[in-house]
Amino acid sequence: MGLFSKFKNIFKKEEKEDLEAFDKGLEKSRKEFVNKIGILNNKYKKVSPEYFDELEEILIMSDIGVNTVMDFIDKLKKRVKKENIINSEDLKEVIIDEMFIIYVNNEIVVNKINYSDSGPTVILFVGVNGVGKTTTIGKIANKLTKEGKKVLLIAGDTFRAGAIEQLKEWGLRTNSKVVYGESKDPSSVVYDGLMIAKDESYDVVLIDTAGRLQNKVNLMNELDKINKVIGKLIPNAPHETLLVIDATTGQNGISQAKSFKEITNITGIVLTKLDGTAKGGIVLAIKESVNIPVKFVGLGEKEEDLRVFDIEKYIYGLFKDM
Ligand SMILES: Nc1nc2c(ncn2[C@@H]2O[C@H](COP(=O)(O)OP(=O)(O)O)[C@@H](O)[C@H]2O)c(=O)[nH]1
Ligand SMILES: [Mg+2]
Repeated sequence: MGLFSKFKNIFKKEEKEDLEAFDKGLEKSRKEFVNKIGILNNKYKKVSPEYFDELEEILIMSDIGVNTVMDFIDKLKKRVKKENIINSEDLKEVIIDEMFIIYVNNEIVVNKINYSDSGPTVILFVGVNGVGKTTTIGKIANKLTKEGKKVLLIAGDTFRAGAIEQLKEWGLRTNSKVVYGESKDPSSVVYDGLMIAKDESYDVVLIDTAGRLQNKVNLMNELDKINKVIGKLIPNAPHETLLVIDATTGQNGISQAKSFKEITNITGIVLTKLDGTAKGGIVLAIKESVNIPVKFVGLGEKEEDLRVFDIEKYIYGLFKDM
């Protein structure tokens, strides 16, 4: 019986479905992690310096940042001493416990979207090509329209061939209006879209952008321009700037987060394709290296596979078989 058999029952009924999505989406990571810990615990029945060396290696391989791993191992060693833990099996519960502590780290974890009190809420999506920006916008539009919100999509990626078509598809599927302009400047498309959003009282505006990071200065200038237009038309907007990162790119994704943090004000991260990696520890690495809250996670390709990030469900998904 796993450590989480009791834990599962404390989730409310409406959260069960969410829990299953995390469970399924983190399967690869969990198998990898739980297997390795199982092998380790068989090799070393007792906790020893060699045990910790190998545990450290396993954690680093799962893409948890190196510094976080070092701190983590230090804390485990202290607890082993203090609580007089001898058997490696008894350390499992402490490992899970300390994982929560790293993420929460005495701060309130803000994963809620900052909705505007009046007028449209504007959410800008940024990130390099192929990470899943347009797909994420479609999935969020799906979620919001189901909640009864009036959603407008703006095709600010006027660069990538097919980007407009892709967004239009999502518009049809989610019954959301799409504003676009071929061969137009992105900020002028954003301008047109926001005028419509105001005139026609939309609740939420989701803005897609192009992610050419080859030239940081260009990208920065473009985002600045877009932000100026948004701020002029809707005070205090954008209410969120979400950076989309592909979990399967590991440390590369972390460097993207660092770069984007330097050029614009990122309020949250969407971590896509967690289902496609065995290195789900990247959530903790993001915490360590950029300290921006993960607000959504992509746990599969289907519309309902995008979920609001929840640390408890995430830890459950990673360790429930342990
Ligand atoms: N497995 C999986 N695939 C995803 C997820 N999110 C996006 N994708 C896929 O990633 C690819 C690129 O997505 P796209 O939205 O076009 O990226 P963009 O260039 O950033 O707009 C598409 O094939 C998506 O179906 C996810 O959470 N899980
Ligand atoms: Mg796109």
